[in-house]
Amino acid sequence: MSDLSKLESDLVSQIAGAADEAALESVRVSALGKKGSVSELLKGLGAMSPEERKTEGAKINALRDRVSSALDAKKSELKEKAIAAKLAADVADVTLPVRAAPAETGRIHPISQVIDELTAIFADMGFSVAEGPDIETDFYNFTALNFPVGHPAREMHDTFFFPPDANGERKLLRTHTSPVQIRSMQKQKPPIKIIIPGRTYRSDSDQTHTPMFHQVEGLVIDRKSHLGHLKWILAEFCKAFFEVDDVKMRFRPSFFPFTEPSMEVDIQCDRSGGDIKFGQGTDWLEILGCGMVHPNVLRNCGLDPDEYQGFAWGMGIDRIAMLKYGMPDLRPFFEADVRWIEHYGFRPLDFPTLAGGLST
Ligand code: 2NL
Repeated sequence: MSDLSKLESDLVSQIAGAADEAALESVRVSALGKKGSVSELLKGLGAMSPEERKTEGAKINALRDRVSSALDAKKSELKEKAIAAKLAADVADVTLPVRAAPAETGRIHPISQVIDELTAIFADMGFSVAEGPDIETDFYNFTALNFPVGHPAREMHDTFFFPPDANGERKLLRTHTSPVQIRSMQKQKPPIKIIIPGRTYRSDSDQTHTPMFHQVEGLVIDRKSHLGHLKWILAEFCKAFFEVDDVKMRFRPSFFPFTEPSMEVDIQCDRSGGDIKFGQGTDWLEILGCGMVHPNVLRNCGLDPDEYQGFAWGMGIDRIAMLKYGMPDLRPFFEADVRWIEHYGFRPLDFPTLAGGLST
């Protein structure tokens, strides 16, 4: 076998045996690279006679062309093999179930659910939602609301105070959402019809009290607003919220510095079974406090009590959530235990509406 034939058959078998593109590339360099075996042969042509160069040159060039096409053919073969191997390894199992998105696995906290529910109910009666800061001044939390300076009611609220600032002013965490109503009355001329759901703070902790809790207050101010309107609003609210056709209410006299007269409201319920049922039975359950806004409070907000009057009420959101959804302990509301929220939480896409159902 001539040297050229031997070289060619060696190269062809090396090309055929290359396991991957890297191996093939080193065969190419060893043959056609600058110092490759075929390139060296071509360099040798210069030393030959013109006759010899003609015949040998043709043979070597033909050899180079055949090796080059063999390399190209093997290269595409290896590429196709690599793609086929990748496709075989990367199979998608289309029978696997789709993993639920956060919108399905997440849960709405019962407090958020109840706030959405009562907002839907009061919005339907023409109320808008007002909000304000959690950190308040003594004026907005107490003085404007007719708490006399040094009055024991200020202590009864178990207020969280901040250290006094440079001016000696002691800020506090609001003990009720009423400061928001004061700000609304200062800003806006009557008629006013607002509800204020929000966080409130008192230093108190047991099965039904947490240092941070939620309140919703309502305020109506106009020229002739009276207790008859208040009774209707509260009855409509209770029926819609507890999802019953009728509910009896009982108004008992009470005292708040910011209302006169002041009342506490009980609703009819039945505790004879293990749980509470509303709209039936002979038991009573206190659910809110209310009254006509005290003339001093109107005056403190720049409203003339001879021109305007109104009523207000306040209730605990956590408490009505516990009652409606049968949750016995308030503390887990704020413990961020995923097992609790999975049990008591609500599905994110079932937003409560009056037409579509509040809690179904
Ligand atoms: C309760 C009682 C109540 C109010 C809150 C209020 C606000 C203003 C003026 C007059 Cl700015 N009143 N709010 C009135 C009566 C009762 O809450 O037991 N809450 C849990």
